Amino acid sequence: MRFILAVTTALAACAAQAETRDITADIWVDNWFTVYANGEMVMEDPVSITIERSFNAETETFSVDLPVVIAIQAKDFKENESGLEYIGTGRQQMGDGGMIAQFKDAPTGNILAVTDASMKCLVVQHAPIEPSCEDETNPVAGEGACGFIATDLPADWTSPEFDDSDWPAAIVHSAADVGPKDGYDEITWDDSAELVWGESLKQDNTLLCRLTISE
Ligand SMILES: [Ca+2]
Ligand SMILES: [Ca+2]
Repeated sequence: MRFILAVTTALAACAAQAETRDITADIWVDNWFTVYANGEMVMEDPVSITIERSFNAETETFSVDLPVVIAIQAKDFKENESGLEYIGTGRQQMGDGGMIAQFKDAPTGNILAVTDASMKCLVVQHAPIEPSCEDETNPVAGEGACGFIATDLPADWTSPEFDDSDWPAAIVHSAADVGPKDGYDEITWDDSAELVWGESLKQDNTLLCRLTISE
């Protein structure tokens, strides 16, 4: 009996060990991101969102127990809740966003997951509600065309137990539409990795996204 128990314990320890994996993540977001693995933050864009043209890509390796839920908060820069940038200058505009990421088995480099239409993304800040806001001489957040839709971050949205079945799928955008640059060009992206965002590259400003790596 004691022998059987010992063998069972050893097997259980072995199985638990086999599920721990080193994962290397490459991610590029216009303009800023954080990444969580099963609720723990594993990456935070080191370049502040307030730095102009922060189009850096980042690579990080972390250990996780599979299956793992990867949760990403992605933010396009906005000067205020109107969603505009360069307010009051000749360049006043709705900035655009965009994101791409890939997750590899660190020892082999095999792709485990990528950003694509199978990922869930909830838009939690959408502004301005009308594109004509960017043409206003005195745009005021929350007024008229410069209205905004902001949603509180759901509690535990990074947790593996969080139910994202109501969230919409990520929307795939072409490289021509996103115009990725700088850090994006320094990464060798797998053919399956897609540039994603909400429906609107310009008006969707903050997104919460989730995907699961099972194997
Ligand atoms: Ca924007
Ligand atoms: Ca941007």
